[in-house]
Amino acid sequence: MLNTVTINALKTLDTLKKELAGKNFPLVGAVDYHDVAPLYEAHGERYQKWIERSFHGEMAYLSRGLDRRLNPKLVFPHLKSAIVVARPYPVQPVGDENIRYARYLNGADYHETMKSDLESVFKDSGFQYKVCVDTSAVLERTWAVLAGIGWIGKNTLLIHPQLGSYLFLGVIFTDQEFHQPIQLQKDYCGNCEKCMKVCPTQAIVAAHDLDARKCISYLTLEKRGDWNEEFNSAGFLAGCDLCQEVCPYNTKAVKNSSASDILPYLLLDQQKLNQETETEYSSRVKGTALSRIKFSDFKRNLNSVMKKP
Ligand code: B12
Repeated sequence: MLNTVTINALKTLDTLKKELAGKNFPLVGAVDYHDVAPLYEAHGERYQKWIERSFHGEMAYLSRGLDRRLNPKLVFPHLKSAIVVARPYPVQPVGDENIRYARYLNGADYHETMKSDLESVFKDSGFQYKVCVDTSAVLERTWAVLAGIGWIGKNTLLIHPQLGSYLFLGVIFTDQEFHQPIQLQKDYCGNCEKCMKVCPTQAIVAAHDLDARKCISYLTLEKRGDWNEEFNSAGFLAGCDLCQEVCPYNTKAVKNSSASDILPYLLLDQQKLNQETETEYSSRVKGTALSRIKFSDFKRNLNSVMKKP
């Protein structure tokens, strides 16, 4: 008796793009590793220098993952190409002048939602793949540039000429080649330095160069334990969007987008936040990216915002 083997037809890039568009990934690009390896390696060196200068602060996973970032085949040995996707997130400001949250926090945890949406598209693609959203040792912005999604702004964010930078990125490594022409997006930052000037901590030490140790986003989200409160003059309780807010490409994107609701878990006032217990905090932030902040660090952030002059 013959065994029946089911062979899935390989999904084409066009099919994948259509399915991804239906899952709210309007930007999709693909690039064969073989075509861009030297360029990739050059930017790997740039990453290595960033680590050597200790700009990653206490984010030890970034130095531990150096080899894998320099050699993506250590992450996915069958690597032939990378498909890069971007999903816009709500552009509505979150908070007031007293308490602000970074916009990306207004929603379910993107690590989980993006991963499951991407898995649902790729699981019956017929080829081997690995979905990476933020937590794998992958240079996501470098792949996004190589796949033609956007350019790297002076604030180090990936910017798309129409959609701006309020975007989440995802990278899917595959064992297929898609033979796409390499089309790098032109850099439209020009002489603008608004993002560098607005940063209250001068974390953007030079164009395209960010010292994370000074970045309010790092201090409020990633740094554990105490820090100097003067850093929080901007009133951000978690994350920071200042260098995105001033970007002319975001002004354009904001104009074209419809207003989104601010989720109730981000609407507590200072007094309520101050009285909140650890159990209440955990249930409030469950399933959101905010849950990545420990309660004691959240309280530290709150105290610094409350002391803001
Ligand atoms: C560590 C990290 C941070 C750190 C350090 C940020 C930084 N600028 O390096 C901190 C905690 C500060 C942070 C903050 C934020 N982050 Co963050 N972060 C990361 C993470 C995990 C790694 C970034 C990293 O490796 N940094 C080290 C530097 C050296 O690498 P890099 O920034 O990728 O830069 C490379 C490219 O720029 C490339 N490059 C530059 N020019 C060119 C030109 C060409 C031609 C090529 C090929 C390559 C190239 O060279 C660099 C080295 O390879 C990524 C996810 C990931 N796995 O990549 C998310 C990620 C970068 N973060 C993201 C977000 C949303 C944010 C915040 C906006 C959140 C917030 N509102 O608070 C802020 C933005 C602050 C800022 N100005 O960067 C998004 C960015 C989306 C976008 N549009 O760019 C990412 C991609 C997560 C995701 N999956 O969506 N983040």
